[in-house]
Amino acid sequence: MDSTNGSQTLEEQARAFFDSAPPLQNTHQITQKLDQFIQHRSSPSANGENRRIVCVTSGGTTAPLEQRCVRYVDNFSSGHRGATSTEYFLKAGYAVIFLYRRGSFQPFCRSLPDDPLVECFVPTDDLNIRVREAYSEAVKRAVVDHHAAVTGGLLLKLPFNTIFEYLQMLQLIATSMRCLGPCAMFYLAAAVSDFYVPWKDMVEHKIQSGSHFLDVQLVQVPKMLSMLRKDWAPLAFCVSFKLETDSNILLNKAAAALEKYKMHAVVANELTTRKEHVVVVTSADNIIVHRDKSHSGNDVENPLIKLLSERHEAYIKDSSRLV
Ligand code: 9Z3
Repeated sequence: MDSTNGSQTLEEQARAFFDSAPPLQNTHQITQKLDQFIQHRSSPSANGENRRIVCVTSGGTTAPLEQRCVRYVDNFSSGHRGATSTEYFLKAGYAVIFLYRRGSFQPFCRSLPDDPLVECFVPTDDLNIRVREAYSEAVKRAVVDHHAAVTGGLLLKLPFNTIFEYLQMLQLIATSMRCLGPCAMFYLAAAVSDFYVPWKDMVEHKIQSGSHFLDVQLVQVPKMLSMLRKDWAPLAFCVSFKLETDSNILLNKAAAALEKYKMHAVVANELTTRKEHVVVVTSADNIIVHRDKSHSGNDVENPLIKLLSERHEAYIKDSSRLV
């Protein structure tokens, strides 16, 4: 793997990444949706509280190995963190732009079975459809809450598959949200590819399995967190995640990311315990956030989003003092 990208600056690496990426299919439509969504929240009548919008990223990005892609390198994430957090952000009064991997967990649908259509519904004798008793509460909640969030202009869902789509969409979202200043938040829970094959170096057709070796050159994905902070939305409150499997290095890695990418907070989590506790690393303190175990339905995202929205509120107040 080539991890150096030569002697290019970050801006040059980012430009090379975007120039070589296959263009997004529906940029115009996405930009329109974003503008509408953000305008709705930032009308002159909206006060500071209800101007807050968070972009939640969720699920793993893929790095394709072939242009007509059959094989790809995937990044682990079920999307549970992003989907759950979205629900708590909505409860806390935010509007949410949910940038998610197609097929990953969705807000309000976590308590439904894997195949909800066939498991939750049964045909009636007169060929209508009825909800199975066991799922009636879960289905009602999913449909009613989801509908209210989307039609109320509080939830905008945008799907991605590849690292190319993800980073192009994140840039579009961030530049659209720049007008919100400090009322914008980024909560970057998606598991993002570290390495990718540049589009121009990728074979067009399916790689044939004639050899014992798979010979592909992966290069490092430019660190777009820095671009987000410096150029795309410099006033936004930015929270990234650090995932490790070795808890001995987790906090140091999170602190290094905080410093290097100038994040406002980094949420450190270890793979096997990520649903039980996380550590919020900031320049002032490290706060351990635990799931309240007194009830099985409690999520660690509940206290996590409470803490982060308080920190964001303080950040907005501080920023307004500076103007
Ligand atoms: C996370 O650390 C998320 O919390 C998880 C959530 C992916 C662990 P699930 O979706 O899991 O609920 O199954 N996300 C960020 C992972 C990541 O790629 N971080 C990069 C890194 O660690 C920095 S952007 O280097």
